[in-house]
Amino acid sequence: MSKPLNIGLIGTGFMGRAHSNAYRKVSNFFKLPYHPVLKAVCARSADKVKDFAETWGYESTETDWKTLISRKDIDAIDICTPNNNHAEIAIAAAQAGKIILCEKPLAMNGPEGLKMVEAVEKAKVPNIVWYNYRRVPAVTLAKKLIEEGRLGKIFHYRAKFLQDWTISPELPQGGAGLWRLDVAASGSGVSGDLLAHCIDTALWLNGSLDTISAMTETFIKERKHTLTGKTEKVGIDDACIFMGRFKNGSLANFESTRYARGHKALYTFEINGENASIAWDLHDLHRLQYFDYKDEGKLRGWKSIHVTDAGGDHPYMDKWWVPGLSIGYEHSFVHQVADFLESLGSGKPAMPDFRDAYRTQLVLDAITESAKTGKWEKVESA
Ligand code: 4PW
Repeated sequence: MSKPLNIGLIGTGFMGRAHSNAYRKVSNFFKLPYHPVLKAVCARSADKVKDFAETWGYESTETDWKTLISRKDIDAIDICTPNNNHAEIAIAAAQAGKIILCEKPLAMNGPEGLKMVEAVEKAKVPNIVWYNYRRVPAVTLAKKLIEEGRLGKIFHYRAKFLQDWTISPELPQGGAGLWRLDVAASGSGVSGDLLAHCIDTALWLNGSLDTISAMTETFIKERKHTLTGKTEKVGIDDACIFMGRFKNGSLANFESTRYARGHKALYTFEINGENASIAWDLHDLHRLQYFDYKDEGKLRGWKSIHVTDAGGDHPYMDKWWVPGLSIGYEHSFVHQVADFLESLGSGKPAMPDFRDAYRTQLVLDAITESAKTGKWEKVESA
């Protein structure tokens, strides 16, 4: 019999919706030791939070996250707030003995991330960070192929995440939906928001980064601030490019921007090994492109492996529809909840936990430092 896990969600933006949707769906498709119960949702505006609770089926609402954390009927706190609130909430939740699910990036910077890691480890509370792209079935398949040693020695890892929604100078910074442009709320721009996903996937697939050299640019230097009404300096990076070296000797080539006209969410990666290469593109998320040099010469070429075609043999796909029918972006969140609930039953932590996500934070710190100094920076170990 599956046990209830009472969720207390904080934040009702885009990610609050993505997580709520995952909680609602997961038990219909996965047999798990726990099932999420949408116990309470918390946001500052009483009207907005009531509306959100009604839409998604939360039993109750709060307007103060401290009250939510103090509630005895809440088992798990899900943090979907702007980045500058993650640490305070997570540390308080850990001290209250709550299970914690935290949106990415873990923190504003490495030192803050470390405090969060120490808090959950001291309290021994299960924890996870929502780097959801690990759980896109084709990406999970990439992990499997690499672990099976099919690529052999890895030479290159390149990734990019491109968007175009901040090109207009009229777009203000700060406030609901626009906190990603306000450095005080986000800590950084595209590096923490987009590149962080590329880094998380890369560390997972290809191991630790050793050294990096980065450059960032802020194309629009001043924007009106929604909260103050004044035109203020922009503190985020609008674009970030870095190269680096992984500990396994392979070379890294990463780019993210919100100024790539025509691209809404183009997350791609390609990995080249001595025996095989793989490539993936979020816009065609079911396909893993695979080239295997060991294939017979006359048949050798790039294969387009579609995860719906294998009749349920690919990661997570047996839980959904019959072969040939697709799932999408939202399902990566469902898979993350499923793996997390499974881990609560088995006691084997689901990744990335806070410490694992802290590794990404340390790469982000090295990027910030390198962009500032113009020098190569060593990535610290977690
Ligand atoms: O985390 C990222 C967001 O902040 C996402 O994965 C994509 O880019 C979608 O929205 C933004």
